[in-house]
Amino acid sequence: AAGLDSTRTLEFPPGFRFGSATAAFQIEGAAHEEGREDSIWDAFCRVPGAVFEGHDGSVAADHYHRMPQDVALMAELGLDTYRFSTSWARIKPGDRTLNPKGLDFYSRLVDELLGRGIAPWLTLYHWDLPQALQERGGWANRDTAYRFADYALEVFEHLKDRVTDWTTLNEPWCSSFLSYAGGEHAPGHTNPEEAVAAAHHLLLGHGLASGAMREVADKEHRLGITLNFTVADPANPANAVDVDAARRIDGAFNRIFLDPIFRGQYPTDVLEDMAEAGLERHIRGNDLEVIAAPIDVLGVNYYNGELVAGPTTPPAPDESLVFASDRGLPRRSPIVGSERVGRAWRDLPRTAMGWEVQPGGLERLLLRLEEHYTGPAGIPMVITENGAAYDDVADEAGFVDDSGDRLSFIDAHLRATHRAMEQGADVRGYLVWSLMDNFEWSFGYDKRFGIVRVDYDTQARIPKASAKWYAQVAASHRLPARR
Ligand code: PNW
Repeated sequence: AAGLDSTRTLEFPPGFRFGSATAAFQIEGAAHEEGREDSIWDAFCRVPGAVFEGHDGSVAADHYHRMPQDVALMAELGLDTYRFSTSWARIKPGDRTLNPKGLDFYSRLVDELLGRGIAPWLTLYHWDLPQALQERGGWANRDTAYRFADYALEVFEHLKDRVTDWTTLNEPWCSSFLSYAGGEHAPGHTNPEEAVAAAHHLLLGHGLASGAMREVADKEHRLGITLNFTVADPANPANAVDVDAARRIDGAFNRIFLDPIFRGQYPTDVLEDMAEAGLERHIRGNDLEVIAAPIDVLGVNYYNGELVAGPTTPPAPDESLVFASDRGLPRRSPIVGSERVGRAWRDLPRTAMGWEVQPGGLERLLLRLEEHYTGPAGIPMVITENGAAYDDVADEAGFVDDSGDRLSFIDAHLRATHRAMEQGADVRGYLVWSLMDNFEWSFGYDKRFGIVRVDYDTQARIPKASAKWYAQVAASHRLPARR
């Protein structure tokens, strides 16, 4: 597309934020230090076959012990925003009492960031539920929503004097469907009924938490949620079954979260698609009003598009299965509606995850959100995650020249963002996933998303070519023309 023409130099507005993102479990390590107890991911990592080669988060990128150096590195790269998550299992291990040492780590992180002129962007939940709560049903249990709101308010009260930007949940689709039906993420269940319960309770937790935080917030605080979006195109737009498949995917990934948050209701077609799994059964009293609590910003995570088709007849046994779960892992099981959806293939470049590279999908997504959700609500968007895993090759010094893949990926998606902004999408920032290589969930340390390489033997951090380039983009607020 002409707009993605990389020979143009593009300017971003002065206030546009360029930053990076990480998550607690993926980088911290120190899994059982200073009062932290098991999260569902610690437990899941012990399940044989759950995670690539049995990798776990006990050391990860050792960020817990290297935090000041990591913040210094961000400052060297000139990044103005750092999105991180607080670990519930560190702050309220077992969800009983507050662990002051756990909270203190994040307080020091925030001070370190502010001291270097980097704005902290705090995500309260990036998937590390205390295992003690999982033992009481986890997100399938309505009570977890209330426990989350309590935890969120406690963290908010401790850090709100220094942190302006707050995200309740990261990607509730992953914490519900991928975790309770797909079996691919902790707790690794394969039960669609639990998954729809989890989806509703996550939304409720978001609503309760943001409502409670709002009551004690000041004008400058910005509260929001981050959703991951799947831009699904029908394989044949003239074929009704393919169009229906795309509608189902859009409902099950995107609208099931967007509509309650922005409109206070579940879409009718989603309620129908998920009737058998019992979505409606979990809605009580004024839940939807609570969920629709006003937010100040929508966090947008975008990685890839999908080409989808109606069911092939008869579906191959492992093709009628979890949509989004055929990503190289053996475990597959049904998610809601997936039996009506197949995946089609289009010839696009792929990342090491097998995810297609489709920057145009981001442009379309941002424009659609602007038109139907954030625009009418009068709120901006920030891209809270975008990035790519590639099979990095490091030289003797640990340097990775990723200018041919990761750098191009980020460049193309920034161009897509810019193009959406030119057409009216109110996007205020871009946070690359990820600052550094880290624990990529079920894929362990096998997949590297960092713009900074982590040598897991020495824990050395070595900026890749993409990091050096991104630093210049951040400093100049300009995307240089590429040959
Ligand atoms: C997101 N899917 O995860 C997360 O927010 C990050 O923690 C993660 O490292 C990053 O994207 C890269 O994967 C996802 O299967 C994991 O659709 C899986 C899916 C989507 C997002």
